[in-house]
Amino acid sequence: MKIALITGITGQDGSYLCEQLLAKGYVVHGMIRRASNFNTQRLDHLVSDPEVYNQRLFLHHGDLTDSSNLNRLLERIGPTEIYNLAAQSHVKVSFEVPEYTAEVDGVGTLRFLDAIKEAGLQKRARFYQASTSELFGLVQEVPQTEKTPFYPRSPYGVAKLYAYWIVVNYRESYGLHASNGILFNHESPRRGETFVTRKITRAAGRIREGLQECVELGNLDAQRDWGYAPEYTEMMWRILQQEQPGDYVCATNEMHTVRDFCQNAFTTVEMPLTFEGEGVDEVGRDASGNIRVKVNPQYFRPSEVELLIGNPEKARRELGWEPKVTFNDLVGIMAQADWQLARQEKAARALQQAVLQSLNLAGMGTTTKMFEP
Ligand code: NAP
Ligand code: G4F
Repeated sequence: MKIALITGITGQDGSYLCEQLLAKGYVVHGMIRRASNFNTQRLDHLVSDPEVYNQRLFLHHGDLTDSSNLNRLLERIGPTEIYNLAAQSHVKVSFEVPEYTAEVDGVGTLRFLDAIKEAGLQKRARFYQASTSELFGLVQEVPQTEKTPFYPRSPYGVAKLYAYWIVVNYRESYGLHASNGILFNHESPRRGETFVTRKITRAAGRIREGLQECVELGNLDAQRDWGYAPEYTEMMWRILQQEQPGDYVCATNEMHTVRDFCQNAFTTVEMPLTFEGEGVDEVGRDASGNIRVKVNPQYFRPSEVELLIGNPEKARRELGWEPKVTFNDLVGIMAQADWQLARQEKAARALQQAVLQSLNLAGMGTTTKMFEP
C-alpha cells in the first residue's frame, strides 16, 4: 500500500496534492499546525467526507521546528512517500522574520531528512523537497535550467538554498531517495491572497462589483513564469515515481510582467485598464478614467528578483511532464473564480445591510482594510 505524508497539506499545493494522491488510491497523512482558528479551509471538502476523513486521510498536529514530533510521525505512519511542502513561503515576509524562515525552510528540511535516516526509513521512504525558482534570484542565465548557478536574493531564497543542498547531501551520503522539484511560480484560485496574482484577481473581482476602489501594488515590472498549481503537484508525484532520485525544473518557459497579469485579469472582469506614468507615479485607469491600480512602495522588497523563466526540458524528457494551461487560461481561471466570490460577497453584504437596517444598526462591521505584507 502507498502511504504518503504531506507537510504543508493545508496550503495551496498540499491541498491539490492530497486530492490527487487520494484519487490514485493512496492513504494520505497530513501535518497541520495548531492555530487559534480553523486552518483547514482548503481541505474542508475532504474532511467533511466520511468516506475519506479518518478512513484514507488522516491529519496530525506538527511543526517543522519540532524534531520529536517528526520522529513520532515517521514512526507511527511509516510513509512510503514524503512530500515536504511546509514553509514560511512569502518572500517579502522572510525579510521580516529571517531567522524563523531559516529555521522552518532550511533547518526544518534537515530535521526531516535526519529523522528519516535515524528511523531507518531510507530504503522505504522517498522524499520530495519543495525547492524553488527563488534559488536563481539574480539570474545568471536566461532561461534557467537545473545547471544554472544559484544566486538567492532573500532570506527565503537563502533558506531554501540550504534545503536544496542538504537534500543532495543526504542523497549522496546515505543513499536516500530524495529529490528537489525546482518549481517556478504556480497559482490557482487557492493561492494565498497576499501573493501578487491572487491579490490582483481578488481586487479585479471586488472592484468590478463595487466592493473596492483600487488596488495598490509594488513592482509592476517584475517578470515571472506563472503556471497552474495542479499541474505542478502532479509533477511532484512523477518525480517520486522515478527509480532514481533527481532534481527537476518545473516551469512553462513563458514570462510575463505583473502589469500584464493586471491587464489580463481586469479584461477578464470586463474592465480593461490603460497604464500611464512611470515608477511610483504609474497608474492603471479604467475606461472612465478612474484609477484602479496604483503603486505603493510599501510593497517593494529590499532586494528584488526581477525576472524568472524556466526551461522544463529535463522534466519533459525524463518525466513526460508538460504544462497545458497557458498564461491566458490561468489568469482566466483565477479572475473568473474571484469574480464569482466577489458577487457572493456583494450579495452577502446586501443581506447583512438589510438585516442591520431593520435593526437600525447600519454601517457596522463593513471594513475591508486588511493587514498585508
Ligand atoms: P502555502 O500555500 O503558503 O502553504 C505553506 C504550508 O506550510 C501551509 O500548509 C502552512 O500551514 C505550512 N507551514 C508553514 N510553516 C510551517 C511550520 N513551521 N510547520 C509546519 N507547517 C508549516 O505555500 P504553497 O504555495 O502551497 O507552496 C508549497 C511549498 O512549495 C512551499 O514550501 C513553498 O515555499 C514552495 N514553493 C511554492 C511555489 C509557488 O509558486 N506556490 C514555487 C516554488 C516553491 P498554515 O496553513 O498553517 O499556514
Ligand atoms: O507573488 P509574489 O509574492 O511571489 P514570489 O516572490 O515570486 O514568490 C512566490 O514564488 C516563488 C517561486 O519563484 C516561491 F518560491 C515563493 O514561495 C512564492 O510562492 O511576487 C511576485 C512578484 C515579485 O517580484 C513582487 O515584488 O510580484 C511583485 N509584486 C508587485 N506587487 C508584488 C506586489 N508581490 C506581492 N506579494 N504583493 C504586491 O503587492
